[in-house]
Amino acid sequence: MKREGFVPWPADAARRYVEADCWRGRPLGALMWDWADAWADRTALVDGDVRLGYAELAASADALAERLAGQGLADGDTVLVQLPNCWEFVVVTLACFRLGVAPVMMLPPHREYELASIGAHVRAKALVVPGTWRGYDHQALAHRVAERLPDEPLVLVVGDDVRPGGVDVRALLRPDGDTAARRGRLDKAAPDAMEVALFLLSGGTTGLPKVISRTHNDYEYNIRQSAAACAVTAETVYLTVLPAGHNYPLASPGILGTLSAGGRVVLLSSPRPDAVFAAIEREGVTTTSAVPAVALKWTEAAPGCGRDLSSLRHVHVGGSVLSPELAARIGPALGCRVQQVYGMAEGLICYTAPDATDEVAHGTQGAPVSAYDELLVVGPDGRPVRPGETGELLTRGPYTPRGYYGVPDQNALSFTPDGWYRTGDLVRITAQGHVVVCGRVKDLINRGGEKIAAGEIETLVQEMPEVAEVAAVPAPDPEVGERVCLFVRLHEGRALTLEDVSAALSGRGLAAFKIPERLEILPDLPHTPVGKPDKKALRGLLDGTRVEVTP
Ligand code: OOB
Repeated sequence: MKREGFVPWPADAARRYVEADCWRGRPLGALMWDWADAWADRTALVDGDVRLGYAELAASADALAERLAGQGLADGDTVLVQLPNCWEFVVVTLACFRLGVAPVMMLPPHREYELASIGAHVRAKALVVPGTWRGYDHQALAHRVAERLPDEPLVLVVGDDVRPGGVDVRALLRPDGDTAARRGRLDKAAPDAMEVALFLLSGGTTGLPKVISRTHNDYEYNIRQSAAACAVTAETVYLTVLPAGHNYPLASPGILGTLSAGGRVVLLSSPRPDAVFAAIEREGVTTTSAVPAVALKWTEAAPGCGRDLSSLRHVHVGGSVLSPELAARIGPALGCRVQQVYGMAEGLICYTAPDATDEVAHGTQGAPVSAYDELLVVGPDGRPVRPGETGELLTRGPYTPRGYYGVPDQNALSFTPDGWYRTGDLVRITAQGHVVVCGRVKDLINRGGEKIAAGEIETLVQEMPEVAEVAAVPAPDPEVGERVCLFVRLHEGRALTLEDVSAALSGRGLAAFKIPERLEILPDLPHTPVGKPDKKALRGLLDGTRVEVTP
């Protein structure tokens, strides 16, 4: 193994996954050329007025790969990639795969703290940033971070105004020269599929994200199984609105799943309903993915939006808890089916089938994509619960790594000695094998010793007609330790009091100790970069460490 902090699968598991045809031994950069050979002239990417065909995409990625090698990057190196949803993001990612250089998928809102600490952890050899993005000077940020890092990383810039000291990515990726010869040279130096292809960041909303290594073999399988589970074909037109470096829009099935089937990927940097609906109409989008908060905004805005959304067949919804009530409203409002997705950057991905019954599609988070995924639901004593009962989900499988990158102490907590990843999610599994997410093990509010699952309260409050979005967090309390505090965004023109909430939840028969004791109405909830309610920011509002909420 080239990278010291990488935790490989044990040899017997690896052998089993190869024998079962999960791991095919083809690096992701070689797959890119399989796609280009099969669909050369079809459109692969659309970003505003830019349209890139499959052959052009592969030739651009190869051109960039070879010129990055000329700048000193090599198989086994790591780079931080912080780009918005743009066509260059895909070219950079594929160029990295081609070389065996692993991109770390940073998110556009990350700043010095995240870039410098993660850059140091992975020994980054380059940073790839936009020039400016949403009024922020990422080029300057990258230079400041580069100065703090030990390996004097290159600053690679995607933008019009590349300053001295930076490298112009758009100039490097021009597919001029002899494409076939270049392809041959890169093929000869292709990385080993057992090695790390990319690093994803964990979706945790507390502390610094953890770094997750994904190999060529395991990620290809993630992509293949996701594309199959979602029936992606060459007719699929996939709209990317969530940040492209997140596992969900990147490979579940997302951008790479669509490219693997010859479909077309449309990139958009904002989930705003007007922009999304315009893109659906213009490109004939068939599929897109959203987190529940975004899906809700679309559901509210779709009726009477004046756009033709009839091409839309499936909206994938996942990433945080979706109530059955909201799940049932999305399809009729957008004129499509909902597919729920329960996944994690750490591996395991579950989907409801494209043609699932309403009961399954609205009330469950689907089934794992691989017959080799192992799921174990355990109680507080660590022992398996009885079938159908709720407990913490542990998982293992051909695309769920056995450890985070370079943090053995953390791994001893997050993984069992025999390699199960502790998801921290409370789930139950139905008799038909569908996962239902009931909350977080650690997302508990401890009221005088009584544990209250925030997810349970949120699901019930979400069903109230006044409520657009809700998050339950612990409010510190001198008497009982913590009380349930609700942060709520209301539907327009609606009002809500704590008494209303209390009456509604008591009416549902909820235990009295779980009834929220504080209600804060906000114009919008703060969200993590992918759009999950940011509970850390909300807790900060309560204990006074953060007073401002930027939606
Ligand atoms: C996705 O990945 P991450 O790494 O940002 O977050 C994973 C965590 C899960 O452990 C779970 O706590 C939560 O996000 N989650 C859900 C959920 N999907 C994810 N909680 C309730 N219901 C769901 N449907 O979020 C992610 C990665 C790939 C595909 C989809 C989502």
